[in-house]
Amino acid sequence: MGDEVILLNFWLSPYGMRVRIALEEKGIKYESREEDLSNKSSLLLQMNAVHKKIPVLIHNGKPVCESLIIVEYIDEVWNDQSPLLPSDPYQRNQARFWANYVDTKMYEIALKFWRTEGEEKEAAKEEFSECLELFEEQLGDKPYFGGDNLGLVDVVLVPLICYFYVYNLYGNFINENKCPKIIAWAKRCTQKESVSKCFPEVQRVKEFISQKKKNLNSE
Ligand SMILES: N[C@@H](CCC(=O)N[C@@H](CS)C(=O)NCC(=O)O)C(=O)O
Repeated sequence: MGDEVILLNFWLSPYGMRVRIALEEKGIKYESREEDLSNKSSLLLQMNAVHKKIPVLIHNGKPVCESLIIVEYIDEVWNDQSPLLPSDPYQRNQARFWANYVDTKMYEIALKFWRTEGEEKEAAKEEFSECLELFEEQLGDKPYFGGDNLGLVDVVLVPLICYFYVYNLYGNFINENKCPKIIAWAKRCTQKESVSKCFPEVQRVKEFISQKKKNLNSE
């Protein structure tokens, strides 16, 4: 009998997107179950009793929580194809460092940008751009952060870039002149089927965001 792999997810979640990309890269068959985050299923509450958040990967009945940890788990279990982490301990450590940087620093800045207006918003945009310049340096002349193939840092960063770049939801959020390599990398990633099939449909995202803004304005 094969593995049973279930993903508890929410279609718009960039965290869920990371897990889906990792599964797709490795060609793992899985069932995605959509959660209503305003009315969480008892399965989600049981499988992630600590955080009660998606994504949760349920592998043969056992839960794995937190997207970064899930991606690393996927890489360890299905280690015979498309490795996401380098085998060299120092390079592996560096990939984890930058993945953690995206998770802590960049998501925080993106949220600040989303939630504020005026000067604060502009400051967040500037800060995000400074982070991207660091990634521009890290990428160097490689096609992906993982080298010739997608790696942990690509999987973790691409959903965030997708919101700002692919959907262009926030106008000229990313300064193309300051980070041409990141722009080329984002285009390269979106041309990969394992990545593009995990992006939610543009129209659906735009409708969801505009509805959310309307709700915020009427509060
Ligand atoms: N650190 C978590 C973050 C996951 C997360 O924030 N999930 C959101 C959806 S994007 C969620 O489940 N929110 C429901 C809630 O906070 O109640 C991860 O990397 O998996």
